[in-house]
Amino acid sequence: MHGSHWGAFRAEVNEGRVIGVKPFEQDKSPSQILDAIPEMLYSETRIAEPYMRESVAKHGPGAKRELRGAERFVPVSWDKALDVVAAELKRVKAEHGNEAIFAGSYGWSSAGRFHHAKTQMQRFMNLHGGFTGQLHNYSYAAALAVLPHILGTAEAAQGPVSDWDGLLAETKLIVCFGGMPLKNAQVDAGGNGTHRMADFLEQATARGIRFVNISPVREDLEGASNSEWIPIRPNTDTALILAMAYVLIETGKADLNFLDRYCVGYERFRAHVMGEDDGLAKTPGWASTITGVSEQKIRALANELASVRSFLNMAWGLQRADHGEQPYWAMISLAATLGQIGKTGGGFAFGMGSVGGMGAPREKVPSPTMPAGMNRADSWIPVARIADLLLNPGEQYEFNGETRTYPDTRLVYWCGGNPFHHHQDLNRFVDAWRRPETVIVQDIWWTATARHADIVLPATTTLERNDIGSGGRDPHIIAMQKASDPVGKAKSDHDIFTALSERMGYRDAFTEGRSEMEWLEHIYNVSRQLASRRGVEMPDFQAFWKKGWYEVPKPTTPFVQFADFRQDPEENPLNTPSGKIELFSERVSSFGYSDCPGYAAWLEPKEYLGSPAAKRFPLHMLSNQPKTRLHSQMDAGGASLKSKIKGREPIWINPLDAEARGLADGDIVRVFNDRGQTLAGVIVADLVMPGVIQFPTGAWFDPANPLKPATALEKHGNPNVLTRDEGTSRLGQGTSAHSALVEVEKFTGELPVISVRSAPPIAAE
Ligand SMILES: Nc1nc2c(c(=O)[nH]1)N[C@H]1C(S)=C(S)[C@@H](COP(=O)(O)OP(=O)(O)OC[C@H]3O[C@@H](n4cnc5c(=O)[nH]c(N)nc54)[C@H](O)[C@@H]3O)O[C@H]1N2
Ligand SMILES: Nc1nc2c(c(=O)[nH]1)N[C@H]1C(S)=C(S)[C@@H](COP(=O)(O)OP(=O)(O)OC[C@H]3O[C@@H](n4cnc5c(=O)[nH]c(N)nc54)[C@H](O)[C@@H]3O)O[C@H]1N2
Ligand SMILES: [Mo]
Repeated sequence: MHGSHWGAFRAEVNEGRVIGVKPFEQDKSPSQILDAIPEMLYSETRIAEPYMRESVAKHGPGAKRELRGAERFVPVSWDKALDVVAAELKRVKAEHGNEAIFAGSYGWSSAGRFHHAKTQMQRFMNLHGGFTGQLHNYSYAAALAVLPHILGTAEAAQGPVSDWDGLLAETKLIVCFGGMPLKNAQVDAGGNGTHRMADFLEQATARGIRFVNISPVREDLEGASNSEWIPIRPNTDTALILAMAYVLIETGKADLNFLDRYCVGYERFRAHVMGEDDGLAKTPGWASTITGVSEQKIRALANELASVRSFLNMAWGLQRADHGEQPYWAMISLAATLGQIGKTGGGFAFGMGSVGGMGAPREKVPSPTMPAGMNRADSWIPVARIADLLLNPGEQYEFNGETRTYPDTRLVYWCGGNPFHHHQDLNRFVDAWRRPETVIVQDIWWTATARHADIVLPATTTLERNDIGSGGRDPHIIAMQKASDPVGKAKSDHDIFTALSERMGYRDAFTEGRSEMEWLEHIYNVSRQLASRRGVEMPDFQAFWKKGWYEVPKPTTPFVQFADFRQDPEENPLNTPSGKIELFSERVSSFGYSDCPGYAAWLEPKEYLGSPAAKRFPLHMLSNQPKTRLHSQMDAGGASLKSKIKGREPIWINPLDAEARGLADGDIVRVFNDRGQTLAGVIVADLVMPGVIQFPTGAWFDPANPLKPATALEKHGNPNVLTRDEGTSRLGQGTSAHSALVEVEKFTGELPVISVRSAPPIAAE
């Protein structure tokens, strides 16, 4: 038995080698990403032993940093590699202090909770006295910053949110901004035991629940067969939502009792919507010009929402945009105006469909986790400000009401994440990455991040070690049993940090004297005890390991978010200054941010179809999550490889836009703007509205000229050479990847060879 972020499976094993995988027999909709596992396990792109960049091997740490990403690698012994890593960690701490060590190391790692790479690394670094970390995530950083001001917690985006059972029981209409994409529900952090989103959408449709998909992409609600598609210009949802609130207020449908009893700031919100503060009424006519949705449609949808039990859902992706805080605040304000929050089947959620477990009914039993300890350096940056950190040490910036200063980074250790996948404006990022004195990367495969390191440490995949997989939202806990001998000289993340801890003099504190299996039993038992206190009896560890999985039961009655608050707001206040939902926040307003005022407002994104830049770059690029892999994981095999067009990532472009550019299915195009250029393959599809291209993330960054990537072509189809590297606002500082304009033209040159599907050039030892 085994597990991954995209599902549980059984490995077919022959003489210490995995020869196939079979989906977990309880899973009715297994993910296509599973197919890549055996291939990727023994892929040419595996890092088989430790390596050093050639200049570092010859001249020591710090040599020729400007060659990162453009040099050969030299194989070295584990002893030599670990000795150099340990010495560098000691040197940097002694000379510059712990905050000069960057080990935020954002990334999904693997599903196993014990060997979870980032956690193992941070546990190790905490024993070294700490490091500069990263706050929040790329998924919904703007939400994590703004929701606590409005609702007192970020639970509405993190879960648990109102569950499907409640929706199936009472809801008549579900309006989804950004849909509930089945492609995204394949995945959840820590694993999906079974995939049930498709089932939920089918059941809901069979019960006559009406779905509306407000999105530039029709496919975002493919699972609900009768859904209505309302195409909307990307990044303009706030305008649409304010206009729906306008209709409710104008027609006397605003629930004034709810607004009075459970909210503060309705008067300010109303004044803004009606244009009493700025002289601009947020009418359906006004919103229609901005969004491309007809006036009539806006009125009809607002009226329908008020006439039945209705539920609003917004994908996480909408806040991964310039002013990404606003659509979230706006949708909460609309839900409050409708007055159904806290009723079964009413209210709202963020991210149902963004991962598989959002909305899945599950008792609140804590999943097994590996403790990372305390970071005594108390140093961090908002997650997506990584390039700014490396480029601008000592510079001040604003974040959520604070003025902060970037520390001076001398050493970067990345383990379990791929910033050359996840970060924006990669050509800028390459420059940033060449600043620190030493870069250490611990990964399984030769990703672009590993290729840009000084010291590369090879980790095993989960199949080469024992672990426990468990997502905080998914009900399954999965025994991840070792199925393969290690590939080459790769070691588990835990073993690598144990060997480093030995060199640092704190091995016993790191391991606490436990072996791998003893750790698994220990972290399992911690969950088991906590579950027992909540009345859930889990089997003992031996029984669990033998069976291979455990399913946390579902609650006897549906979970309805804010039901307690609705029932008694005095007894169960929200954790906001007023104890109520803050449609106007004095606190946010007091920060004085023009890019995030104290209430939901339509603020024009710097790049969208209505901005001046659209004259030169007339297509809005949505670099959303890939259907065929998890981010950059499994890119070099299985479904991902099969989906490529002449080896490049496919984009979807509307027939009108394709025709205007003379493009046909299977063509290779150059996608470009002032930040970069990349090659992609064309799929002409009316699944995406005119003026928009869908360009999934995750193709391994592969610059034609690794020395100077910024002036060269990216060969493989990585949209992050085109995205903006700017925060959502001073409040959230999240990534604003979904606000990027591009142009597309046919590529007629000779197709460059892809370099990233094998190991980089290796020099002799
Ligand atoms: N343009 C654009 N960019 C985006 C987004 C977007 O919508 N648009 N989305 C963003 C979001 S939401 C996210 S979450 C990020 C995702 O960004 P990441 O989480 O960084 O992406 P992954 O590809 O999952 O990277 C995980 C890395 O860990 C490695 N790894 C896996 N298992 C192990 C292990 O056991 N040990 C070690 N040592 N390494 C391991 C993998 O090989 C891989 O290199 O991307 C963000 N970037
Ligand atoms: N297969 C697969 N599944 C995944 C992942 C993966 O890499 N692969 N990654 C996982 C991770 S880390 C995360 S955070 C989640 C992310 O989950 P989401 O944030 O929900 O994912 P996205 O695909 O970025 O966005 C969802 C949809 O929103 C639409 N959208 C984008 N911008 C706008 C807009 O301005 N307005 C409207 N109305 N719609 C818009 C896009 O069409 C897009 O398809 O997905 C998870 N699931
Ligand atoms: Mo994410």
